[in-house]
This record gives sequence, C-alpha cells and structure tokens, in this order.
Amino acid sequence: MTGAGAVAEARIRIDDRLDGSASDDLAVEVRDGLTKSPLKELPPKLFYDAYGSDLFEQITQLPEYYPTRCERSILNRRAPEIVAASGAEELIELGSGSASKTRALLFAMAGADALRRYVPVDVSAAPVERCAEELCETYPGLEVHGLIGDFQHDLVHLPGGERRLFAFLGGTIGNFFPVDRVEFLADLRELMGPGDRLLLGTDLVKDVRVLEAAYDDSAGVTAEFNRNVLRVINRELGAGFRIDRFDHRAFYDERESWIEMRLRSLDDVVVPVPGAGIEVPLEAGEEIRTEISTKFTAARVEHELGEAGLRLKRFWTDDAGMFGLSLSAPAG
Ligand code: AVJ
Repeated sequence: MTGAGAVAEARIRIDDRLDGSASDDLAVEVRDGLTKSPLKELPPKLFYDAYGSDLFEQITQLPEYYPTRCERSILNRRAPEIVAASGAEELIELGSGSASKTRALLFAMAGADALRRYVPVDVSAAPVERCAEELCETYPGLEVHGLIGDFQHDLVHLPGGERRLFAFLGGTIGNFFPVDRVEFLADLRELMGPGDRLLLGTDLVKDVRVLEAAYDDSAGVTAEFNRNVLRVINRELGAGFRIDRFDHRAFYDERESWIEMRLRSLDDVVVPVPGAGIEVPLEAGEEIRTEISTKFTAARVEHELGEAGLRLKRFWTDDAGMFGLSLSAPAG
C-alpha cells in the first residue's frame, strides 16, 4: 500500500454491529406484521436491499419526488449557517447512505476549520466504506469512524465525543409511528451532551396532489420500490409472493397527516412464508401497509422535539416551503 490510500486508511475505522440476530429480527417482524388485523403491515426497512437502495436513488431523481432536491437546496445554501449555529466539530450521520447531501455540511465544517470526525451510520456496509475512503482523501486530517448498524437499535455503539452534530436527514423520521418517533428522539437526547446538536430533516404538509404524486410517480419507479419488499421476503424467508399480482397504492391520510403506501393483493391467496413460520391468507383487494411517511408543520416539529427534551434553535426551509430542516439542542 502506498501514498494517499495508506495514509487515509490510518484514519478510517469501521465497526460492524450487525450480528446474526438481524435475520431472526426480520422473521419476527415479518410474522408480527403479517398476522396483524385488520391491516397487515411490513416494516419499510425491507425496501433497502441493494436493488431497493438503487431504486430509491432513482426515486430521488424523479420530477415528482421533491424532498431530496428541496433538502439538498437548503443544505447547499445554509450549510455555513448551520455549521456556525451548531458549533459542531464532528458530524454523526444516521442513515448516511452515499452521504451525498452531507458533503455540503462537511465542506462548510472544513471551511470553518471545524472538521475533526465524521461518523456515518448505515445498515449497508459498502456505501459507508466507499465514502470513508473518498472523504479521507478529500479532507486531510479527517477521521472517519463508520458504524454498520441500525440507527434505531445501535445508537449505544456510537463513539463518545463533544460538540457533535447528529444529522438525521431525508425525512426518514416520518417513517416512524408517533410513539416510536418520540421514543427515538428521547433516546437520541439521552445520548447527547450539552454541546451536541441535532439536525433533523422533515417533510412538510402541502397540497395533497403534490404529496400523492411524489409517492406514485408516472414512471412507476415507486411502485417497483414498493413491491421490492415482497421480493426481499421471498428471498430472505423463502416466501411465495407473486410480485406481479400486487398493485402499488399511495394516498395521503389527512387526519394522520401522513402518506401511506400499501400493496393490494389482486387475488384470494394463501402465501407461505416458511422463514417466519406462517401462511398468510389474503383476500382479493386486501392491502398490506408498507410505509407511512409523515408530513409536518414547523410547530409540530418544535412540539415533538420539546416532548423529547430538545429545544428548537433554528428552522430552515427551501424557497417554496416544501421541506424543513431543524436544529435543536438538549433542553436545559
Ligand atoms: C427515504 C424514508 C424519506 O418517506 O419519502 C420514497 C422513502 N418512500 N418514496 C420517504 C420513500 C417512497 C422516503 N424516505
């Protein structure tokens, strides 16, 4: 090993916290979800195998899917302000993926001479490894400590530190049900020292037509992404879902203030899921919920942060007010 590569590697550490229990967890979650009544349910993390992650990348580039573009525009424009307001010297990114949006933050931190460490956390190892190397070469002196794990369960394994900026972007918090959301934020709050900050991305309430189009695009990519959960279950749990016999559905639930994605069975069937030890009866027209994606107001974000012991310091949106980024600190 020679040159920059070897130097960079000395500054990279990657901990893998995903153990064998992940596949047991999957079986249990799928069993619990598919035996629910009246509405069967599957966890949205099942979207994100390699193929699903690739589909999600495609979704972010669709004309109808505005969240990624809007959040990116806030970050590009406000990164120096965010960095200054946070006082951070370390970035911890929960669900980092390819870290494409975070680059604006890292760049601004480096510009402020305040970039010590980057801690990407993701269930998928390959993108974490790739971006660790790239970033170490771009920023001499940057330390990268990646964590391969689930941001809901493996937060305890995060390295300690001070003046850390926890970033949870993309609006993924919206996939949690309200109780899980408060619990997650409170767990995060528990980990935070007085100098740590949270940067949270939340999609905002808007015209129903705009919302529904974002989750039911004309090219059908989201439909393919939605059906991918069945493909994953077929592979991982030996299930017998006929993927082409399910319709994609996406609708805005005004009362809950969330988009719901579902898969509707076209047939009356009983689907074996041997890895979960069940056979799943589905009536023709019956739906399985695969995702909720909550849409917030600034007031609601502030309220929920408050419930978790976090105080809102700043709130930014894009020009059209489509997407929100909040910066908060541990309260008192
Ligand atoms: C990546 C979870 C924020 O909820 O908008 C995209 C996932 N689902 N299209 C979202 C998603 C359907 C996305 N998040």
